[in-house]
This record gives sequence, structure tokens and C-alpha cells, in this order.
Amino acid sequence: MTKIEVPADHPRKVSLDVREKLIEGHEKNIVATAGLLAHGRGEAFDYMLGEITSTQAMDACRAAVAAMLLAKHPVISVNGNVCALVPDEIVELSELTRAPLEINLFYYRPEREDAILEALLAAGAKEVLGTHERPSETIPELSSNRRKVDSEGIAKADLVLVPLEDGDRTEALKGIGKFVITIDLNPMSRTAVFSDITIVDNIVRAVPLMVQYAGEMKDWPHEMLDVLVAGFNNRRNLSSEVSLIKAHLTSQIDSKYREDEP
Ligand code: PTJ
Repeated sequence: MTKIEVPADHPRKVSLDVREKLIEGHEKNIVATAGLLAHGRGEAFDYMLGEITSTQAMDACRAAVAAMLLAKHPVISVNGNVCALVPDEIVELSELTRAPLEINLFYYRPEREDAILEALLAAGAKEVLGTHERPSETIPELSSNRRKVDSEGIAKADLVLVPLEDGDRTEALKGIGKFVITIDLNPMSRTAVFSDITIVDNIVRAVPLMVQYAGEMKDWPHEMLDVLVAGFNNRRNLSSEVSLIKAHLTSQIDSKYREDEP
């Protein structure tokens, strides 16, 4: 399929360019077909949030990076959508926070794993965990394909960043005592609610911001990082994101009616 060139002046250029990345990733076996549907759900929430990074999301990014820098064995879980949308940035975040990348797929197929591995190596990753020849363990609390985890990665991690995750796995990771960070545009998803820190933002904006913060914070003393993590409250974070959605939708309706008034 030929790639669509979205005109520079198209009002929805950014969003359409992101879609193209997903479509291309799907053609290369990186993205699962269901990953296209998951992205559509994300787009709907992004639209309701005004397609910007809120100050709450910025605070969540800072707390997340602080927690990653404080962790003994942080790990970043990579699925098809993550790899298609932010390959370079996720590798950069992994290096800055010393958190290895682990491929972990819901819709597992060996050719998808190979395609994701190839894309991450091309983006500069030196090592990628979770591939089929590596030693693995299972998360007994979980029945999906995602129960298989790398012995040197998620199995021994104290903190796992799981962007665009399904609720069962987040719950299972919490059940075995992991500190869980997610990036999820839906502040009401089970993943958003179960996680310790939820960044309610589009991954295409959140991960570059985390890279920026990690660069700034990586040499901070632990006490300063501790303050950021201890001061973060996920329940408050999620409820203010829901309030933002309500306020944004109300302002859209109000401005529409004003435009229509004679
Ligand atoms: O590559 P695989 O096989 O591991 O599969 C990956 C998907 C994403 C298909 C799988 O994890 C899945 O089905 O996820 P869910 O349960 O649909 O959850 C995805 C969540 O991510 C939803 O709450 C979406 O709103 C959210 N989301 C989608 N796109 C984005 C997003 N959040 C942030 N940024 C996005 N671009």
C-alpha cells in the first residue's frame, strides 16, 4: 500500500501522520490488527482532551521518570503500537533510565516479534529482552500470551513501564508486587486505575517529554526524586484528567453555539 502524503496545511495533519505510522507498522508486521482499533480508541480520548499534554500529564511524566531513575531494576515493556509510534524515543528513554526494553505481546506471532526486534535494533537498541530464544518465566496470575516474561527483565523488575496496556496484565503485575507506570489516553481504563502512575497523554507526546525530563533529572540526588514520587497521587491525577475532558467538551459546545448565533 502506498503511503499517503498528508498536505502540510491539513487541519488534522499531525493525527493523520500518526495514523500513517501505525498503518506502515501494520504492513511490516509490527502492529497487530487489533492495534489499529486500540489506536482509534486512543484518538477519541485524545480528541476529548484537546490533543495537548496537560499540566497533570507533565507532572505524571516527571514523577514517572523520577520513579524509573530510583528503581533498582526498571524495565520498559514494548508492544507493537509502542514500537511503531516511538521507536527512537523509547530506545533513548531506556538508555537514560537504564531500563532495558522487553518485547511483550498480547497478539503474539513469531514474525511480529522478529519485526519489532529488527525495528528496535535499527533505532539503536543494544539489547532487547523477551525474545523467543531468551530464558523466560511465567506470571501465574495471567492467562494471556503476556504471562511469558524474560527472567532478566520483567520477572525480576521492581518497576515496569507498560504503555498502552490491557487491564488484566496491569492487575497481574500489581498482584506480584511491581510498581507499574502506564501511558494511556483513557483515564478510566482498568490499566489507568490499577497503575501507580498513569500518564494520560498520547504516547507520541509523552515519551519525547519523558526523554527530555530524564536528560534533565538523571543526575539529581535521590532525595529530590523521592519528593516527586511521594508527592504524586494517581487518584487525584485521574480525576483531574476526567474533569479536563468535561471542561474541554463543554467549551467546544459553547464555542460552537456562539459561532452559530446571528
Ligand atoms: O502489540 P500487542 O499484540 O501487544 O497489542 C497491543 C494492543 C494495544 C493492541 C493491546 O495492548 C490492546 O489491546 O490494548 P487495549 O486493551 O486496547 O488498550 C490500549 C489502551 O491504550 C486504550 O486504553 C487506548 O485508549 C490507549 N491508547 C491507544 N492509543 C494510544 C493510547 N494511549 C496513549 N497513546 C496512544 N497513541
